[in-house]
Amino acid sequence: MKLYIIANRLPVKVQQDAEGNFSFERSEGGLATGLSSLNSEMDTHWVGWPGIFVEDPTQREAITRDLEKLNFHPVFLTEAQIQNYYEGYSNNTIWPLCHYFYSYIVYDADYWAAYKEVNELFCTEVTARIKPGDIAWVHDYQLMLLPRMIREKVQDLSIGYFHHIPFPSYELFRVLPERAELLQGLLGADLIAFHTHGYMRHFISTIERVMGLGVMLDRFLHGNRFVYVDVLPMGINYDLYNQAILKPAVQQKARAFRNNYGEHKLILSVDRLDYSKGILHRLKGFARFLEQHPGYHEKVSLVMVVVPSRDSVEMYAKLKRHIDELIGSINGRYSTINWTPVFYFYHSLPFEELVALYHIADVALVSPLRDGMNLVAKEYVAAKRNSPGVLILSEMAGASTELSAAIIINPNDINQISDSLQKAIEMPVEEQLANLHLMQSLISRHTVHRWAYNFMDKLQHIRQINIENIKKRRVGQTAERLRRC
Ligand code: GDG
Repeated sequence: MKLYIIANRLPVKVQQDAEGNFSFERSEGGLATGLSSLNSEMDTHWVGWPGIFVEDPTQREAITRDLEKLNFHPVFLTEAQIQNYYEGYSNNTIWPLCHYFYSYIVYDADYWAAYKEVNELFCTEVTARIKPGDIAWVHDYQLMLLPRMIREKVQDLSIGYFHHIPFPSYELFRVLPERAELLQGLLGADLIAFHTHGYMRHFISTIERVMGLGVMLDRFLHGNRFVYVDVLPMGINYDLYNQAILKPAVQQKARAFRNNYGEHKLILSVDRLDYSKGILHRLKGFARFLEQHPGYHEKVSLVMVVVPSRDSVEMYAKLKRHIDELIGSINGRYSTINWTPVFYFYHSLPFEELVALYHIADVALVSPLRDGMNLVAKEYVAAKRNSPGVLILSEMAGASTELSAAIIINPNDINQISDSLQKAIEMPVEEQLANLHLMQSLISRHTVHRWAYNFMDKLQHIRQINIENIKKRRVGQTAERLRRC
């Protein structure tokens, strides 16, 4: 039995030498790490876009051969396909829809055509390899049509789908012209899972209303199969973050940062550049805090890491300009010879620097306006190995359902951000440690490995239920026929 993990991007780092040849190295993102624990139990393969544009068929073949050594199977896409399927339908239509940015949704027939076309390309790649009895695990909103496409081509497969971003309420999802096609696509899966109960409830009500299917607690009867829905919050590789500070390279970075920032209290924020992350709200909250608490001037700094993303797209470029301007105005207004209120990094940091910052930061301010889960919040808590720290977390992040010992805020309330900063900075150390301990005991058990294991376990259980169900129905139908005779 083989497991096919299908995601928009293959977990590879691509390098190109002076002659233009590509080389590939595994990259261990959260998903890849979690799923790597399944390798020992199953022959695991990945299908996804390799992250480069290659048109030449000979070069494509050579790359395919290279990647197959890693059990990776590339789906090559053109620049136009990435533009319309990825940037377009995925990120300009589904992303704002699922993050409640109604007015940012772009409706474009070319986007939708490319989305279908690319989902078909993924289907072709998967179905060329997958065999009856195998498992396909499809990830995220870029591939919502794929479960059904695969099922129509290959019978007797277990197909799972995990939705990494929020699933919005029916009232929002219904605005999408392609709502029924997307849901039909998902119903090709045996198991559809979400980070929170809220997302699952929205999904169930959307299926009931758009597709007219009746739900029985956590399943729908769809044709001769049950389709299950479940809540499986994704975790992190806890030990990686918890033990990071034991590494000399990380200790050295932590010391260097501490020397650099002096004795100031440090508030940390880490995000990809995106309007859903609430970066401007956070800056306004920090500015309000400085305005309301002059006693903390020269005593507290915000370290803001923003990872560049889509900044060639006007909406993102505009957001970046606003962030730059707001940081400029805060620093311009409050900086002194001894103090910079906001340290701003507009680039990603190496892992060692990121965890060193997690370790030394007195406060992590995680304030997305909407976020499927938010792994940064969990990583910060994990990295606090016996050292104090306070997590301020938006109630709009999926992670807030598990990390309830954080200071939970509504990110739209600028005064509340300011108040929560004061509360965090003034919190007694014993209380900080007690809160961290509560959260650590949960996230050290609910790791990404356990998440992957639970998903697979549930999928296999459903397979048995569906096999039994089909058998029973057959027996029932035969009995009915005999009775009629
Ligand atoms: C989706 C959902 C959901 C960030 N900056 C740096 C860096 N990072 C790493 C963090 C973390 C990851 O990136 C971002 O985590 P998110 O949770 O925001 O996940 P995404 O992949 O963006 O998005 C999200 C997630 O899927 C999982 O289901 O939580 O809600 O949108 O791991 O550590 N890593 C390094 N340097 C950086 O500067 N090395």
